Amino acid sequence: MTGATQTALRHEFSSVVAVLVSSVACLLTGCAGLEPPPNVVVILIDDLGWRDLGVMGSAYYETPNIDRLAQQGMLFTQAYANAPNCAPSRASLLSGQYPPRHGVYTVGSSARGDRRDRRLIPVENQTALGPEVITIAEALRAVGYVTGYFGKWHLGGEGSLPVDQGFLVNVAGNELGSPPSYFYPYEGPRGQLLDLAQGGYEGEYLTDRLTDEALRFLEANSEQPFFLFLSHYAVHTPIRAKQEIIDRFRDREGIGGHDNPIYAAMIYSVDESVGRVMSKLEELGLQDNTAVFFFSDNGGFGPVTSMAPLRGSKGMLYEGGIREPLIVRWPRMIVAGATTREPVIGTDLYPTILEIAEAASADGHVLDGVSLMPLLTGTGGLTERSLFWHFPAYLEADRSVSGPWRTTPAGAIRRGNFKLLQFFEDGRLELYDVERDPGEQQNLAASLPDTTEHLLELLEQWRVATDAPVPTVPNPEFRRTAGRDR
Ligand SMILES: [Ca+2]
Repeated sequence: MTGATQTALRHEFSSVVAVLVSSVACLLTGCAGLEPPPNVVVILIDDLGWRDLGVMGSAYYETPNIDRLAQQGMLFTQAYANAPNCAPSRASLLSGQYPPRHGVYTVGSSARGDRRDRRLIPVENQTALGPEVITIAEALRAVGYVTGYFGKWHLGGEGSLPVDQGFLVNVAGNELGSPPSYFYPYEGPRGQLLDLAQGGYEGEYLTDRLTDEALRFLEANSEQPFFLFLSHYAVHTPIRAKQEIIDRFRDREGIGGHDNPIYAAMIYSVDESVGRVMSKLEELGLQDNTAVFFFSDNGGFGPVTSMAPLRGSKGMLYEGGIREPLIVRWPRMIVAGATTREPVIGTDLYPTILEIAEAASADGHVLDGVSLMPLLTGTGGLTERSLFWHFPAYLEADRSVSGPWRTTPAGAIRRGNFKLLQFFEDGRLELYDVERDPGEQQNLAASLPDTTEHLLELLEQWRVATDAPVPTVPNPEFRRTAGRDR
C-alpha cells in the first residue's frame, strides 16, 4: 500500500465517520445539520404605501397572495424605510448602512424645486452606490450563494450596476428610477429597458415580464442556495396597468382614500407576481427552506394613494413617507400568522439575511441594523434602540401638497413611542407619540421638553458618530415672497 493510498483510505474512513456522526445527530436533532442552506428571496415594491394591501387595511386594493404571505409568516406593522424616497432607501437596504455612510441622500439633485424657495444650500448628493460598499449580495456570494437581480436598481449605471455589487445576474436594473414604459418593448422618451427589448410580445406588462425572468432564475438555480432580489418598478409612476385588470376596479366605489382603478390594477399585478413566485417555490419543493421578504422602499405617492391615518406621503419624514408593510415568511423558523408592532427599519434586513444564510459581515463593514431573528423565531425581543433618518435635501411639492415643498432638509429619530423631527432651515422641532398619535397631529415638543431634549441629543450624537453633514449655509438666492414664504 502506497502512502497516497493510505492517505486516501484515511480520508474515506474519516468521511464515513463524519456521515455516521451526523446521522446520529440527525436522529437526535431532526436532521437540522443536514438541510441545505436556506434560500433568500427579497421582493421589493416601489412606492407601495403603508395601507396599500388588504392585510394592511385597504378595502379597495386586492392582494390575496400577499395577504396569504402574511398569514403564513410574520407581519411587521411598524416597519420603516431608511428614507422617504427611492435611491437612499435602496442604498441602505443593500449596504445595511444609514445614508451618511454611503452618501446617497435623495434621488438626483438635493437642490430640487424653485431655488428662490430654498433657505439653505443643501448637502451634495451621491446618485450611485459606491463600488467599495460591500452589499448583502457580495456577503452572500462569499458563502456560495447564486445571486440574481431583477428590476429597478436606481443606484447608478455603468460601473455601479447590480453586477458590480455582487449580483451574478442582472435583468433590467440600471440608473433609471422609473420605467420608460410599462409595456413591451419598454421604450419611451427617457430610454429603454434594453435587457427586456427581446423575447416579449405586444401588450406584455413589465411586472409580468420581470416575474417570468425571476421564475426562470429560480428554475435554473433550484439545486443550490440562491438569493433572488425581485425589485418591481411597480407601483411607481407612470401609473399604467393592464386594461382587463383596470376594468375589474373601474366601477368599484373608492374607500379610505383608495379609489384609483389604474393604481389598484398595478398593485393587483404585483400581487399576482408574488403568487407566482410562491407557486414556483412550491413546485420546486423549496417553499419551506426559502425565507421570503416582502417590503417597499418608501411611502405611497400622495397624488394616487392614501396612507391615512398616517400623515404625509412619499418624500416626507412623517410616517406616511417612511412607514412600510414588511412581511417575512420562512416556515422552517417563523410561526405562521404572527404580527409584531416592534419598530424595525430597512437596514435590519442585511444582518437578518446574514444570520439566515449563516454568513458573516465583511471585516470593517459597519452594519447599522440588527438581526430580526429573535422576533421572527419568537425567541425574544430586540434591545432598546433608536432609529434615525437624515434627509439634508429639498423635495418639491407634488399635487397632494400645498406650498412649494414635500420636505425641506430634515432629520428624525424614533425611540420607544416617540418620534422627533428636526427641520434644519429654522431648527423647528416636532415631537409625536406615534403609538397614540400615528397621524402626528399633536406636536408635544413644548409640553414634553425633557423627552424632546433627550431625543435631540441622541440625534445629534448619532450625526457626529456617522459624520452626517447638516446644511447650514444660507442660500443667497433665497427670496422671501408672499407666495413662497412658508
Ligand atoms: Ca420609491
